[in-house]
Amino acid sequence: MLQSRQLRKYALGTILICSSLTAINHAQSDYQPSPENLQARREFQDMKFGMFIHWGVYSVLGEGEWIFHNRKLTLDEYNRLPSFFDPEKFDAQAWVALAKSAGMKYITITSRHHDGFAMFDSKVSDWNIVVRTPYKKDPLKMLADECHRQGIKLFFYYSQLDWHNPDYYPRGVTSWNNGRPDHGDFNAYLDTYMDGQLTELLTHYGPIGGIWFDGMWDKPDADWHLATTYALIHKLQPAALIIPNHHQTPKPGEDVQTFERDLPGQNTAGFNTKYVSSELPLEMSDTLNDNWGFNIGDSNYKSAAEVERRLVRAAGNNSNLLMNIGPYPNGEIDPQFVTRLHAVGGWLSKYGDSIYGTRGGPIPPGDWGVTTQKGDKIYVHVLNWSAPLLALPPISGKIAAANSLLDGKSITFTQNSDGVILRVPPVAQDEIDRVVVLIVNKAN
Ligand code: H79
Repeated sequence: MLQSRQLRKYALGTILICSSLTAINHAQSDYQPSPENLQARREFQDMKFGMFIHWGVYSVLGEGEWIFHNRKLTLDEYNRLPSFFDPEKFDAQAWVALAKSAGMKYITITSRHHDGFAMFDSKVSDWNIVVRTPYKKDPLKMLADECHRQGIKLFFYYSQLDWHNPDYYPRGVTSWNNGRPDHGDFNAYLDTYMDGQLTELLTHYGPIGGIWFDGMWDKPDADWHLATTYALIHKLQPAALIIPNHHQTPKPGEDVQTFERDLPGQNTAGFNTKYVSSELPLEMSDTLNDNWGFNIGDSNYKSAAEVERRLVRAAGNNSNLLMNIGPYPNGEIDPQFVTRLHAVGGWLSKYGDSIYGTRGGPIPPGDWGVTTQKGDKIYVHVLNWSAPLLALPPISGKIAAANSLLDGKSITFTQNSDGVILRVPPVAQDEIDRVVVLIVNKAN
């Protein structure tokens, strides 16, 4: 329920912000990213590997983050849930340290999911962790402070879709009759509630990496006031990246194109666009088991090797990988996740040169593997090739040397106008990726 006095106070503030944004708003349609924003985009691409965290009051029920919708609960029923959320084992220091030990460079955490429940100290509405739960604290503040201490970038996931707020009206394709009135003020929802909360997220937590939007697909034809919201974000923190998971071609004002459970341009999930931006940084998100939010019945963990393969394929497709975990409601992280993340971190400590700071390589990804590149190096990632010779298409520039990444041993190669042939070493036990480093003298 909204605290109407607070809301009115906030509304006034937002109206002032909005009117001062009208000029920017207009400019947003031919958005020119600021130098800070362009720099942040490059840094984002360099990071390559992030930790996605889905954590909310839904975690208590242990059936994923869509449980409100899946069980068709009423508002009154779902409103009971926050009183059971008391994450006494939440340890921001340990979460951030885990991300670091996995070789992850950023964290993207649900500030609120589709249940609209703010996992932070929000004055816009009392539907938040500080007011409604026995925990009474703001975990995002602790996480932000810890991220700043440990040198990890923090992004906030923010659901534009809301199954709880009556002003999210007309409702979208995922709606059900949960007891909300059949009227509401969508403009107020966007301009006061959402932009109000985004203002909080962008002003109370220090420099943040950006906002990861989700749920716009619930009302694809609605006017989401994107120009105003995007201008607000870029005004409050010019380097904050706007990463929308709307499954569409990027719109003006957006800074990263993200793909849910798919490599850029693939659409195995069934809802992703095949359009891949050639200008924006790319990201793909995926889950370490089969769920985003904690699901007690899901033990279908991906192996460390599988995560490493996905990371390599993402990098070879010029994309980051945002790998998700759903912590327990008590704040602990499933030991099965921890083991795998540590293993991936161990792997990255050996192979990281061929991933971090790279861009997609000059050779198109194939079933055999992918390439990445950085400076005068092309990293050939041989993922799936059992023959001793690997023939690749021509590349521009002359190969001066070819070495195995791990031991530096030189690799026999031939290069001519037909392409490049590498004599790849046999696969060692448990080796998922054989990386050959080509030192290339760029053609003049
Ligand atoms: O937060 C996680 C999920 O809860 C959320 N995004 C990730 C990061 C998510 N919600 N839904 N989905 C993912 C799947 C999307 C399904 C869709 Fe559709 C298919 C969206 C559009 C077509 C069916 C029809 C569901 C909504 C409309």
